[in-house]
Amino acid sequence: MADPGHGKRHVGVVGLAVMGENLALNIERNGFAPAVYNRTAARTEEFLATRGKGKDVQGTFSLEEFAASLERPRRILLMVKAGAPVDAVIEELAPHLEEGDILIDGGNSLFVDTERRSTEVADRGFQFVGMGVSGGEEGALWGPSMMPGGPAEAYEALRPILEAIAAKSEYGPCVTHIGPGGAGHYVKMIHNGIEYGDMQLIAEVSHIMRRALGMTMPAIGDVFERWNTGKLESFLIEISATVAKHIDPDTGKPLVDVILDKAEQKGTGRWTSINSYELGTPIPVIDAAVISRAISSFKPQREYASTILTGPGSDGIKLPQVPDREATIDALEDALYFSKISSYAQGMALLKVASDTYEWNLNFAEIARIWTAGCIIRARLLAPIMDAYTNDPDLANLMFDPFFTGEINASMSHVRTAIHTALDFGIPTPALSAALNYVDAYRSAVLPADLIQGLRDYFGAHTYQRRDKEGTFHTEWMEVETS
Ligand code: NBP
Repeated sequence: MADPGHGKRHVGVVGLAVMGENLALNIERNGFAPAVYNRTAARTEEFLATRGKGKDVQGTFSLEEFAASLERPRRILLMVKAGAPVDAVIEELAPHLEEGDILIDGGNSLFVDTERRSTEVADRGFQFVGMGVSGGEEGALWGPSMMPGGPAEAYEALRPILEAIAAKSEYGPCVTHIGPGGAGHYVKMIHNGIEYGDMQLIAEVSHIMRRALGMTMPAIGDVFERWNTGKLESFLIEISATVAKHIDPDTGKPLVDVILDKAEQKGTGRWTSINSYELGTPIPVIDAAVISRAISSFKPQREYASTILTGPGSDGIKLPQVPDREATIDALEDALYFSKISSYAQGMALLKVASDTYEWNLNFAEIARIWTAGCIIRARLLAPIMDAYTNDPDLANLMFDPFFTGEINASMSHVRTAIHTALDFGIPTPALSAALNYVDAYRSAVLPADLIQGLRDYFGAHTYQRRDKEGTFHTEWMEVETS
């Protein structure tokens, strides 16, 4: 793109850590001229002297200089740590901004913070865009998937830059205007929750291969590599193969066997679970993933418990016979596929309820489309999800789409086989089981909630409805004859 005139820059980036630095280089490579600013000047200097050297990047060393360098309306991308730093930067920048300028928070902010900031920033006469960015370091540099929310006119002012720097799939650039206020950060939160679920499911099937089939991590890596040529093709399966096959140069062992089995988390999965409880729309696979990371962190307790709590393979309890390897691997492939569909159905159902509750008017086909490249959950599965919501934008549950109904029915027996095997060997499968239980509950026209309603009415006179007639009923249970 040509010089914007008067020596001004097209866009500003605040925060030159992993994401800001790579996004600035991506912006520059695509013909837009960025100005950059970082609170700690040394980081800016280092960037200009290394990766920014010889590039059309203007370093600035005060927010005044930074703001003055930008064409109007200013387009300023904040890539600072989520939370208080975002508010701090807005406060410091505000005196240097003018009406109509656009502030984009590209960090992993909690959507309710984004809702608040949208109002606060709008009250000051500026526009606020809360934008989820996925793809990590590589994505930021070569093309992320971006989920911007905020005023539609602000998106239009950003569109040329965002479309240029976004990942491209066969379905177009992986960016779209998600909706108003916190909608973009909400969709990014769901994306991250789904990412948690995918990773937990992959870990569970690898655990079954390790413990029930006695396979090594490199052999499991070969299986992942094979799966990545089929219906499970995805970034996470691809990198699972690479990670599983990696040998630690210090010990000569597969590196995964050396890595401490305590999973950490930054909170986006937990936020998704909390929100699902608030909206009364379950996402049990994501919940299982969040819970599993928490349990994994109790390493000393787990080590102690392993010496006192018995199960298959311990304290004289025999392990079952090792099942047929190829048949089990095939069952695991289908189990993972089934569980992934169940998990995506849960995540998309939560998106739908959020869209209705917060009045965001989300376009689910577009959301699936912008996840087809650039982001961590990119997968072959996203194309049929896109098709499902294109065919029926009001789809109540992904499993009701004829393609997915067929896929769920075809793979259901295999998820049961996989869970049976895990149960026999005492291998935990919280996410696989949650995926199956969700489907089993969904396909149960009758559930034991009838008894729960009876109990609630007994102790709290909470009343109940009947299957055979309209109305609200209460029973004086103590006076009724019991059989
Ligand atoms: P970090 O999340 O590590 O944040 C570091 C940046 O924030 C530095 O530039 C730092 O400046 C700046 N900063 C802080 Br901390 N407090 C500040 C303050 N009060 N005022 C001004 N600047 C402040 O960077 P990141 O890993 O690049 O991530 C940026 C955002 O993108 C985060 O919200 C993150 O969750 C999100 N995200 C990250 C990834 C990833 O793969 N890393 C992927 C997707 C999204 P300093 O140099 O002066 O300390």
